[in-house]
Amino acid sequence: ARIRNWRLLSVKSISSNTKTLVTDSEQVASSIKHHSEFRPLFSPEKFELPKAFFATAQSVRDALIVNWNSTYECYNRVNPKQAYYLSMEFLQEPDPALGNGGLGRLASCFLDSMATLNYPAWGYGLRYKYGLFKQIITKDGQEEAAEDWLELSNPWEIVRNDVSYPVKFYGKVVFGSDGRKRWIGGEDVVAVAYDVPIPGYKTKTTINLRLWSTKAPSGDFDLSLYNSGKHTEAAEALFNAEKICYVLYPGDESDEGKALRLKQQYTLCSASLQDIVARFETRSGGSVNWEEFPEKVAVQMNDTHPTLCIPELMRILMDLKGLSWEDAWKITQRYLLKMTVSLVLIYPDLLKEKLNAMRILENVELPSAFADVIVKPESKPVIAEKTIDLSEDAKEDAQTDVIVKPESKPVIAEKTIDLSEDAKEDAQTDVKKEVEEEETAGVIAEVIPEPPKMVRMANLAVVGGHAVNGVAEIHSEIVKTDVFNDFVKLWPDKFQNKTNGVTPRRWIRFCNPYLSDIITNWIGTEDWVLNTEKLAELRKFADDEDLQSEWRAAKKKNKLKVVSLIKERTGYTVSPDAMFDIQIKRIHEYKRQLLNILGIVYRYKKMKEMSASEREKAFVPRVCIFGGKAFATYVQAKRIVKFITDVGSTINHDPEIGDLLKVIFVPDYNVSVAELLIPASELSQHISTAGMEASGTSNMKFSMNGCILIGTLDGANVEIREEVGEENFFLFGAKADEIADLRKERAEGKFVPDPSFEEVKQFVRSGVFGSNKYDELIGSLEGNEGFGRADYFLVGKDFPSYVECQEKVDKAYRDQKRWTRMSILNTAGSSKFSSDRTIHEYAEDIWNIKQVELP
Ligand code: B1H
Repeated sequence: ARIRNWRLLSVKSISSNTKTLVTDSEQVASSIKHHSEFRPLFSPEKFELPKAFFATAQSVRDALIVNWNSTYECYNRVNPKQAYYLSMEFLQEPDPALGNGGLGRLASCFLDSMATLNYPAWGYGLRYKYGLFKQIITKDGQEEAAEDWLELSNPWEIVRNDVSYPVKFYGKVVFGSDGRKRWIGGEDVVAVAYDVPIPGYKTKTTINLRLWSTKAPSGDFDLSLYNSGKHTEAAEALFNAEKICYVLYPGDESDEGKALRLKQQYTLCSASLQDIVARFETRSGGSVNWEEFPEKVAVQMNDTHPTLCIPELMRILMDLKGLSWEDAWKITQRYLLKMTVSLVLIYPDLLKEKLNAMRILENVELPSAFADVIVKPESKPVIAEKTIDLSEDAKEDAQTDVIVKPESKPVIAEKTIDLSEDAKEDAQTDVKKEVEEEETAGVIAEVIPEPPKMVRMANLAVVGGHAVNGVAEIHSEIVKTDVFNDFVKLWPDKFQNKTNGVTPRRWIRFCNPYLSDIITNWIGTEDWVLNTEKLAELRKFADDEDLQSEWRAAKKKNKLKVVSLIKERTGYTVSPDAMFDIQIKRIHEYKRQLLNILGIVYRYKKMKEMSASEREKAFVPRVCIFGGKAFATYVQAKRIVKFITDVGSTINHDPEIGDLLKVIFVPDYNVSVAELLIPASELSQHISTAGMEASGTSNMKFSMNGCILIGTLDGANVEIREEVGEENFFLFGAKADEIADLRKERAEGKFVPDPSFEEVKQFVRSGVFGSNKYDELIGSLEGNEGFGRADYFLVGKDFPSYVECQEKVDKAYRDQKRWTRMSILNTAGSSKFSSDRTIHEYAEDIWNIKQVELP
């Protein structure tokens, strides 16, 4: 009842401020009725799901549009500096799963905080026709199916046929009659805006998430071809334009796949920047002063994917607005564009081994004519002064080549070259420091095998951006000391840290109503939803028996929901009295699901060696839950999924083991599943090889929900441990600064594995989990001939300390008072990890924007 009252209250306070909005339940009902009669899924006789949901959602959307309009109208009037958050992914559910994992969910948490804190800020992304694939688990492992999320239409979005921009590809550079060079696009598409209103919590501010969808220009349908019976050819242009926004991260092994990814990234950048520039011009009234542009606009790139913003803004300012190179560059670089480096910065060593898949994905092919002239094979970093030895003539030649080769792909090539020249200027004049001739600093790279030459998107972003931030303290340090070390020497002030955060609205208040009620009762106010510092007040009650028993009861209720979920999704029955031990995240070798499952296998082996009574004394009953999708072409990740499910089938059917150990793989893990699992979790695993997880954000969500973490000193784990207290965090494993030496030792064959590790591998090979011997999987941990790298992720090295740490976990869990205290102290110590804190920091230190309260 309390929750319902609160909901009504908030509706009332909105309605008193607006003209047309619902004022009471009758009007809510009448609005829903209206939508159920006149909107999608028309069927007059029935009011049931999904129709009922759509009608309700649309009536809520109407209310949001009223506030969206007020917000927009206010910003137009006040004309404040506005931030724009560009991201290839936004992950919100139910419905638009336009993302893959942490990167996209972070973007959505940020939108919630920006709106809630009344910051003038928008999100920009792409409206993919298909969301991230649906994962189906069969006896052969993972299978993928298209996620047709728009099948029933999206009740939240508003298609804006009045807001569209041309986006062009290929083409050529020509000299105009004014003597200036301009790029003339070849292939044309139109980007159409779809707006999704994002309401803040307990504020009228409703900001916008603008998603672009692509279509062909209206003239592109060839009617005469169609009439002559060539139906497919007639519609080819339509398909070519639309396919750009079909799926997130299309496979990019093929050249076509690479080109498509580049087109997606360019579409996001080009359409968004044209829109931002147009808004700036509108708000400037009659007198546009481009120098004011950086005072009105801040663009944040989520990772390197939107790096093409840099050359694209240069193009818009120069080719379309007539600015000089110098003025355009000043605007672009000095103030405007900021990048969050949250990419999986995980393969610096592999890069040198030319195996850097992640980076190669992001590289752009340069026209061969360019590559030959501009980037000589022997050339070193483009930003280091002495390595740029191009004569003026050579540059002229390069430009001519582009002009005469319109079939090549110079979308960004020319600007990139100029950028390097400018960076060179900076290197010479601004910062007279020695720059090491490291091969990694150039914008144009020779990613081998060559040709083709590539553009290093991350390097371009650092050169062109005004601020570069990592997403957790340890990660920002690694960015400075390792990944971008050469750039730090040039521009030490560019580099910052902004530790990620998650929204407490979704990740406690909404997903865990039982815990929320307890927190509110004990703190005496619900303000913690907006001011998470208040959570710290729980500390003083950590040993209070009443709080402890309420706390455990809430956890139990959440666990019961998961018992049903598991039954429904996997058929397995698990006990709600066992410890719920959870690892949910994308399946990736560096996240080391393999370490977790081998730990489970080892535990199982030990159990099998004992008598029933010994077993029960030695082990706490556990339900080990996994969830996560493997990228469709990531073979090793798929092997891991298969292995986990195989181990599960053996253990879960072993009558000797019963409720002492269950291994569950929850299929099709997504945000909605996370909302159920996280509140029910008691132990969660964040066990990446140190230095490889940029931040992690589920670690924050778990900790907030009173879950205790087992983890390495990696990403945000480091700060979580600091905040909740080291006695309330289970730490194990090698440290980030030890990894390089350990890998070296490993590669040189000097590493001597612990006997327990040999034992567990041997056990797997003995065939306990079916006929499969998992040669490739286990082999990868040994560096056997034919199986590639020698345990690059150091599973073998960390295995004994992981097993030992898990013994400590069992011991702590037996003492439920101690465990509950640890749990309470996790929630109480999680205040730093609210995305409100993160967004305030971005606003103040990077974007330089101020809050605007709506009248
Ligand atoms: C993160 C990615 C990512 N950063 C490219 N970058 C991808 C990049 O398929 N691709 O092409 C997929 C994903 N993902 C994540 O960002 C980090 O790994 C997390 O540690 C971090 O918490 C999160 C938010 O900053």
